[in-house]
Amino acid sequence: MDDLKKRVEEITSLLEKYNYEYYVKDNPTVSDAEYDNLMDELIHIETNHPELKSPFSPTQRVGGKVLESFEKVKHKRMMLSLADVFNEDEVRDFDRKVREALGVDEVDYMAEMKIDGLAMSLDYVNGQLNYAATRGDGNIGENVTNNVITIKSIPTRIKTNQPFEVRGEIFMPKKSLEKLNIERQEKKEALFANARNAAAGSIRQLDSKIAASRGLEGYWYYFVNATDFGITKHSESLKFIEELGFKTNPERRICHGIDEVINYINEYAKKRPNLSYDIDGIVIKVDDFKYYERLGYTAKTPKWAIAYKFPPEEVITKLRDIIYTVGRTGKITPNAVLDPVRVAGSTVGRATLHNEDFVNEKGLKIGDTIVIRKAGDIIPEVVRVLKERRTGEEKDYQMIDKCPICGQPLEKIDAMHFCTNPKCDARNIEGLIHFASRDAMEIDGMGPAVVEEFFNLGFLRSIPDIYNLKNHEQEILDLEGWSHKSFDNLMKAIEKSKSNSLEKLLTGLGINEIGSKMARTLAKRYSDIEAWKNLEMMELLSLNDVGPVMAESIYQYFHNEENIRMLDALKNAGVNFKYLGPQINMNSPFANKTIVLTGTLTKYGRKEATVLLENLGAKVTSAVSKSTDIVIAGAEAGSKLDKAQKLGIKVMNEDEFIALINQK
Ligand code: 3BD
Repeated sequence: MDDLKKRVEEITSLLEKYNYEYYVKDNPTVSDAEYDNLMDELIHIETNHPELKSPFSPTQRVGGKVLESFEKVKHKRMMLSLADVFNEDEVRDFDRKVREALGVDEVDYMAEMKIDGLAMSLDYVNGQLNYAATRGDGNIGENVTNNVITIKSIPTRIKTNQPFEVRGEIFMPKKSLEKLNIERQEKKEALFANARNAAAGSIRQLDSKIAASRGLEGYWYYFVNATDFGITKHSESLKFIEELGFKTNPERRICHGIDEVINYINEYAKKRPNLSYDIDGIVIKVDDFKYYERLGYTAKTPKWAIAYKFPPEEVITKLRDIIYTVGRTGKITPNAVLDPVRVAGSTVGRATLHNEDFVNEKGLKIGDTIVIRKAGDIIPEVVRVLKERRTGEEKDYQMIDKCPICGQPLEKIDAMHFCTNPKCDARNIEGLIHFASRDAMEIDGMGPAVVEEFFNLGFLRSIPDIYNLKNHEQEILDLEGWSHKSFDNLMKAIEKSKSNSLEKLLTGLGINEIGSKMARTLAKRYSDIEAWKNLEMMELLSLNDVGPVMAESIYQYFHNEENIRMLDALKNAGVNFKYLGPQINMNSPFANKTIVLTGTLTKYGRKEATVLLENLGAKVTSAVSKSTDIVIAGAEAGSKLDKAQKLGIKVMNEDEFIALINQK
């Protein structure tokens, strides 16, 4: 038995050494077969003697354990954020402030890749990995050890018994992301928009087999306990953790003074496409720890480091065509049809062109070579035309003057064109899709594709038809993809929608200017739709938050005969017209406060938290400004939190928020 235990230890040590050589040093010393033989032997022993199996055994690194949820981890020390800067001047400002605070002429900096991944903390106790935890809100993260140990370059055993923590970034290399997205496309699954989402999505899997299959990697950039080990510089701490067996990024460089930092930034702006992983900037850190305390910290960021963010990636492609979509309100949107290109982590084939003026201001012609990028790294947009690449074959752009769907002449209002035909199929389909959507009546099983099919078959031409769909049972069952079960489910969802509270119906009607938020405010104010029919302009105008355009829109809607007939039909079908939600509590600590939610809230979703706050008399807005009273910051809060801190606005974390709502 003791011999077996010894053998397990022997194999474990060998496999760990081979893992290190292969995954960290990229320099294997044994053949795959030799490695596999040892692994097989270990699996064999562990199967026959489960008591010899350690949770960190090399056999456990292929994944397999499935969790029910992730446990919370309180970080031993706060995981900080980084202040962002966006240009050379701001980088130089940072350097000036550092030098002035320290009273020195020149500072040594470490410049590093800013990897587009997921920040992670690795905690070691008694020479063993104790946990791997996500950053969370910086204070409390999640224990994702199960998934992290499937990344074989991460050591699970370390040759020092002194406790310590290292932090770094888990990321998905470009190749792995491409492969994953191709697989997902084949399976008709949603694609990952960028490397960060892909890494985060993989680490959040409860089944470690999935994380193991995603080709994740890790680079470690911060040794939390450096001073406990007598280390005096960041650069030395990276060398030290490298010797302990951690993978550090070789692209880092010590820069003597800010000019060398600027050169480094320019150099890597060019090298960026050749890296095997995505970066979104450069992190600049003062190298010598002796300056850290003197430079100090803001609430969440050190003053001894910043992140320089690259401008959004721009790529060149061809404008093949301009096509038009008709929205629910009849608004016509021109869309660019592009030669598909990869930009900021995904393939783009369409970009919105907003309206005629936008196309003319950009001077677009069909066939042009154009530059595109992703705004906020998500929505594709056209930046400019490369006129010098024109061949003379390009075709002038001419905005359409008739609705592409119904042929009715378009009406121009400000910069926008509208199809004003209330019977336009495109408008009606969009209106029905909107009515059934989640923000509105929330009819499960009645998504865009179903609505469009039913519309084209004539089962569904107007909103009240939804409540007569049961009359088309046989015809629907005859359609491809429908069963008794799916039909029954749809009927149940439709039935359920009848008892929605008024704000959902008001949203669903699609009155111009009235989104789900305004609908809720209004529903609380006039809690029966019958009251709406009798509202006069003066009264509408006197309401808080209701401007003249909105008042006019509401008034027109409820003074249109066809709309009144439709509402009557809905009432006859049994649709609820009353507000059923809670009344507003103006005695709460949130009453009359303007609040911004940011980051990931775990207990309540963003929408739920908004409703809760509004019922407590708060106004929830999306942008942080001087008039914001409170920012509630969930996990992974970003620029809004930074801005709140800059403006000195009260910031609350999720726990404080929950404590306050429970207190009423
Ligand atoms: C990287 C903080 C310090 C230790 C605070 C200086 C903000 C994500 O490659 N150094 C790097 C990278 C990130 C870092 C630090 N060095 N902090 C660093 C970092 N080379 N990406 N980050 N982080 C990590 C964050 N994450 C989510 C939400 C808010 N902040």
